[in-house]
Amino acid sequence: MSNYHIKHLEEYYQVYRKSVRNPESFWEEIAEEHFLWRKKWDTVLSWDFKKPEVKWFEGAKLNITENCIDRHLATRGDKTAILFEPNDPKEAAQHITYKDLYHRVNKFANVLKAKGVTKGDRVCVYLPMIPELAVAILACARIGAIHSVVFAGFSSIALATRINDADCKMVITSDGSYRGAKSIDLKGIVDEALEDCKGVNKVLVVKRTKSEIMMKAGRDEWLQPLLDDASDELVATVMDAEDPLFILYTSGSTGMPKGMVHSTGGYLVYTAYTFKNVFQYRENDIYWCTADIGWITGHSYIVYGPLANGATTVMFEGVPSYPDYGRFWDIVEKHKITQFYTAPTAIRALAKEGVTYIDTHDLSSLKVLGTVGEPINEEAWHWYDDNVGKRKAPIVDTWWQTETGGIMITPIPFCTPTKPTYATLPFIGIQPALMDENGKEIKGDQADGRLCIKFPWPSIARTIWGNHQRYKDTYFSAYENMYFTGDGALRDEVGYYRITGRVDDVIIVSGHNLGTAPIEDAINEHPTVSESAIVGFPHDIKGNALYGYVTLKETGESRNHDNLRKEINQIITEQIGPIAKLDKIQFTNGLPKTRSGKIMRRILRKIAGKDTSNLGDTSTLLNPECVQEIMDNVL
Ligand code: 6R9
Repeated sequence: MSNYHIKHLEEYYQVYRKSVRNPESFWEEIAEEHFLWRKKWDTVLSWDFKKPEVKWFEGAKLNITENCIDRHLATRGDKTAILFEPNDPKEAAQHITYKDLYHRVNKFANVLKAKGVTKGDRVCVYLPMIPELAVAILACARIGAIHSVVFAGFSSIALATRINDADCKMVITSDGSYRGAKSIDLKGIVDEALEDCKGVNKVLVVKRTKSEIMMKAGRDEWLQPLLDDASDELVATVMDAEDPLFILYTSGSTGMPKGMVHSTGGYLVYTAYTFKNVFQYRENDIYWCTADIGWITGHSYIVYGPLANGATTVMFEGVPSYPDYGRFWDIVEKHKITQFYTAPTAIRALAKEGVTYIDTHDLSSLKVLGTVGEPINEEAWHWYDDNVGKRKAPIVDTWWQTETGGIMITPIPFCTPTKPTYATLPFIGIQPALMDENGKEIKGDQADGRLCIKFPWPSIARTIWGNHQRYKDTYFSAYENMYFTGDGALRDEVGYYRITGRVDDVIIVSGHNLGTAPIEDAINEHPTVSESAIVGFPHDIKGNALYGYVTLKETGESRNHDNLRKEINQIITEQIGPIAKLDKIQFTNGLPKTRSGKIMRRILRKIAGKDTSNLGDTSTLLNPECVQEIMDNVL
């Protein structure tokens, strides 16, 4: 038990040292004491970053839902597992107990089975933040099907791409979804997507908004009547520790999104252990993570991590601004939230509204505050600390990625002294390294480099679905024997890390990773566009907003630029989703390129950010003359 709940800084250092000196025995002890295995492993860890291949707890057998549900029934059967807070504050919250969850997951899993879903099949889940989303993924896990959740704000084209890439045979969706005062026709988006997805033969539809929708005979079925007829008992399928649990897509710096594949055993162990420590979770806490389950944060820290600890986890359907900007605080007060985990973009949006909404609410239940998704700026950090936590609730600035499965660099509350904008220390078992541009590790403190991880941890993604070569190229080729994160970081004099942002072509807008390539591809589909380049520029609320530089084809005609801007954003909305819309579009005669034809985004980024005092080395540019023109016309 001793290593499972770390309570002070000295203990952190002790446990940390133990975890890196002998990772195998450390993780074996955690795995043995705190989880339910049908059969123990033959080997704790085997790995080779050159191939790359990582295996944890090989030979072990388990089902993750037995760990997240069944084993709590005896002691926590009547405890709330999922506390659902609907979009409309007038609609009653739902308390789903562990016993209810057990029956609901079994029923859903029986329906999936009856519809022909078997172990290893891929099921796409395209649902809003309603309890069925959590139940659906657990039902997949119960029978060994691999879930692929697609965020229900993505467009039909983005959805179709993901369905086809994973070769899903079923889609689970709803008639519609609520977002504040709006409702969205989710089923319509699915119908459009499925015109291009020949492999899908079944669509299960949850009734939520009760809007009129098309039901395609033979393909589409309402879920509820099927659940009503299904048994609420089902023996979980026994899985290997290394069997895939889910696929989750993340943007890359080129083309197709990457379907990150997570395993069963290692993912369970790491998400549960991090959840317990990073949030200092105690039995009667009410924990709320505001993320969407469509992102990794929701997978690991709304569903699997909390449920593996028998926690009460809140699922919120709505948005922070509806019915007004006090909604989050309303929920904190109403449910006496103890841990609150959100994103810097939400903090900035709420901070902009001042403290009037906060002052009318009792936030005294809060013990720990968390942030994730992008670097948090100093102002937002202090606003959160002063007004939400009243300087009594430590802020855990948690750095991690879809690829890492769980939190990697973070303070441990009440142990690690926090420092604004610093994610602070590596979590237990995590061995970071900062690398210079020549591929050498920068040792010592006060370093600035590219963040890599030297040694595998249990929840590292095992591959990219259907493209192991890309997995190798993206994460294991930049530095020998290292996992490369794509982020830059600083390390201070006490060894604290500060993540400075992406060093590749991914831009984080409101906490969402957007690859530049797919957006540029979308823009280039406009018939008058010749070329484009996207960069991020600082934005008060979103963190970064998108700035597009677009060159037009020579047609001799003059074009209305405002109309073109609208049309370009329309294409982006259709292909990727409204998240990826550009805030500014500048039309230009040329884009700065290197002799090898690579667009020099570094320069475009500086111009968009109005930081042109030092553009750096432009000597390798093929067409330096376009830089002045771009600077003269910057928006
Ligand atoms: C969990 C998640 C991953 C990227 C990551 C980094 C950025 C996440 C951060 C942070 C600074 C933090 N990021 N947390 N940057 N401080 N606390 O967000 O996963 O959507 O895959 O994004 O987000 O750039 O590389 P994902």
